[in-house]
Amino acid sequence: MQITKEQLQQHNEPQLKKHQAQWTALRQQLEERGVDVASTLQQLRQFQVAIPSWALGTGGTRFGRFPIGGAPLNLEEKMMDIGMLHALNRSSGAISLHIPWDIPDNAAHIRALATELDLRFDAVNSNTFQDQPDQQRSYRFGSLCHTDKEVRRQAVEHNLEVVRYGAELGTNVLSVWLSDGSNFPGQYHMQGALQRTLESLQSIYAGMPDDFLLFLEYKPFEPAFYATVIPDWGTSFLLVNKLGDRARTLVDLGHHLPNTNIEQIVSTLLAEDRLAGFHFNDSKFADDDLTTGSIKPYQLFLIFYELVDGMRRKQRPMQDLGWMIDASHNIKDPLEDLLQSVDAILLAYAQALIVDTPGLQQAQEENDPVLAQEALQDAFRTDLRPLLAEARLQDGAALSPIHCYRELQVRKNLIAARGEKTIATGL
Ligand code: PSV
Ligand code: MN
Ligand code: MN
Repeated sequence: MQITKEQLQQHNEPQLKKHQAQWTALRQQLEERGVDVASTLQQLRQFQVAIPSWALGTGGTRFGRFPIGGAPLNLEEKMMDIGMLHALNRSSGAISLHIPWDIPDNAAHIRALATELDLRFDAVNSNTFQDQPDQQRSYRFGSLCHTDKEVRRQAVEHNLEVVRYGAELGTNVLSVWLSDGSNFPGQYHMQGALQRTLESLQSIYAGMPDDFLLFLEYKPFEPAFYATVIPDWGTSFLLVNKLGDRARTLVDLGHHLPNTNIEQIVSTLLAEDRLAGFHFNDSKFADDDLTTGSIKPYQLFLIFYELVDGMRRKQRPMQDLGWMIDASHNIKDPLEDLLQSVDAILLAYAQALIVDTPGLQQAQEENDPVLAQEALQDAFRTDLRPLLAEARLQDGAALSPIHCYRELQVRKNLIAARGEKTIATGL
């Protein structure tokens, strides 16, 4: 199912008057505060968030799964779904693949479809956290950290295969997340496991083309419950520093213990030029993979403020970093959930863009925490939804993507086309 320009216009038409009134009022307010409205709109329109190919179906938990039907059953269908999201918001023009869940066998055909849908390929992700049916050796006791060098060799080779697929699709980023870890004290030698992981990563790094980047995630626990080989940003940072300039630390928002100050981690990684980018989601307890911005929107804004400020200082464009959603949808329609996540990400970015930075810096210099808080919260508490709607309107997208999706009865049509009992590969 493709969404046409006419359908978008039909959705926008009845809302235009209300939108214009809200936008005019907000625009005036922003201009009075000295915000460069044209440049803010431009930056928002440029910003694109990649959608993972594994988050388009109804996910589950280890207790159960309640699919709602109409899930995409192959890579082409997944791309069509992302193309549809992109038509609705013009902000999700990239797709990230997890291999072997999605194997782009016919790269030329897949690339042509991507061009047709105005999508580009973001990072490719390897998978050594599951055993595949045709696999020779098991990852039960780890992959890159394994005591058996043949298991490590197999895992390195898999990563390099993923790099080859990525290169054929035109991306130059490999994302690595390892489930390697231990469930019990004493199960493995911690220094040995870390050293073997480093050596395996060095083999992957050495085998990548010269322009390829390696993004390395960290995660404190799950599925390993006692120790994870790369539990935190410090360990990832240590490893990427040893690997070389093209290795960076990837921050998945859900991969922190409760109350971790993620914005501070982001700030340090950025200062050290080791921030790869993000896997966006939200969480209450652990790696909950909930809709971005649904639990801690203020934290998301604070992270974006560090990003906006840090990238400005370095005079680097935001596009230099990787922006991707990594979520799972047990209850909601996955496509609606993704639209909500993209919207929350853009809202946090917009809020960060309108912060009175000179005012904040002055408060910081003068050790005035009250005015510093005012500067941040003034931006956070401004309702910028009409700004995002205006950016979408200028891009030919829907004023309200979720409502447009509902009006067009997308899920009903997908179920009619693909069936009730569909389960997509992925989380
Ligand atoms: C692991 O929790 C993770 O966040 C990693 O990014 C994986 O690649 C992804 O989920 C999918 O399993
Ligand atoms: Mn992730
Ligand atoms: Mn995760």
